[in-house]
Amino acid sequence: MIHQKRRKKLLSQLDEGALVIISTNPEQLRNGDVHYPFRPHSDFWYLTGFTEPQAVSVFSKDTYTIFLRDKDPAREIWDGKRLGVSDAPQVLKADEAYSIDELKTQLPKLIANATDLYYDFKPCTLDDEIITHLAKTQYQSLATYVHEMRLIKDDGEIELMQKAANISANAHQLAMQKTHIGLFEFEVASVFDAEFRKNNAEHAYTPIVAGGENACVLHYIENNKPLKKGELLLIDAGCEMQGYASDITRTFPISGQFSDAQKQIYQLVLDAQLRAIKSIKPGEVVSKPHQIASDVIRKGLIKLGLLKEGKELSEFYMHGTGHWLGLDVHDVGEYKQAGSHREFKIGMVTTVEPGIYIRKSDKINPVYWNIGIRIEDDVLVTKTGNRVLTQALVKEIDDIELLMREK
Ligand SMILES: [Mn+2]
Repeated sequence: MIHQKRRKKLLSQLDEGALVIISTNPEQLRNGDVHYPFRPHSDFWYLTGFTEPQAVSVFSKDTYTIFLRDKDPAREIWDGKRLGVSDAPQVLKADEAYSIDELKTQLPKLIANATDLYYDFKPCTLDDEIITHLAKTQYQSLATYVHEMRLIKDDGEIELMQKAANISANAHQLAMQKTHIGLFEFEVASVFDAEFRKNNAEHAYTPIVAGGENACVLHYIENNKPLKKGELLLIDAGCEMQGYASDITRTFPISGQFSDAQKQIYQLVLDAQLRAIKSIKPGEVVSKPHQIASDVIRKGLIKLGLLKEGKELSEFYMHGTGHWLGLDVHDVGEYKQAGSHREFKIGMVTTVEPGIYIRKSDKINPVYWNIGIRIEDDVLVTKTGNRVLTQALVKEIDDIELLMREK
């Protein structure tokens, strides 16, 4: 069982008498007695494979104990089945299982023999009394160790991420084909809702479906405006498959044909993205893709007369070129080590997502107004360089126009 292996690997990096205490996310109320759909904490999920709320896992080299919700026939009629204490040891490969209600009495006993405690405070199932108890004991943070492990994906994780990437890429293609003047952004967004659910996946984050000037608002999620002639549509949407995220952005003309000005800016972003992706390989510094993408965009904008030599690029390109991807869409793992950028390693997955955003301004030729373009793919670092997990989805100008003509 992969989770057992991960716990073992984690413990092998800690002191001999180490005891790890890790809890999952709390449930969140939406309103009244209605909760948001529950999503386990990624670190907890990674180490236990357990997806129910109100659970705490405690383990050392010698023993693994899990605290979870009791079976409750009355509650289960309303909220669904629970694993329960008696089946937990076998299903979760634990030595002992207790009701979460027993945490208070059992935890001090488990802690008593440990020489080093590892725990991260976050809003969790551990109640104040336990926190108080822990506070009397010295403990260290666990997060860095788990996050370094999560940064390097194993074969099973890569397989899930490829599945997520395929579902998202297909949904983007369908959305491009469905798009036409007069639709509302939410009608295009509904393609992703349907495609993700159809594949037993869900949104990894709130999708951005931004027509025209809305694309210049980086985290636009209202998704409620009509699509207009002559404008571009930027879609940033990706699904989560058994916990693993994909993250894709495409930008395309609502009418199916780019204007000349749109083509110029689009090709510049695409060149920047392709060059940045090409730089990704084991041993290259992780800051390289951003450095390359920024250089390409800066030079291109100067050539088009949109940026003056020596001026800040951030007026048009104000975000980074990528982030780690995994159980979290902005995944864990440091970008720097001892103050300097670290190097890419086999098994890391990063997004590559340069963009150019041109707002209305007296200083800019109106043909460029309200052009907001971002192109984003998910890239796995491999032995020989990299593999683009989202390769299946078109992004060349001709390919996009052809796809939209043939719908
Ligand atoms: Mn992203």
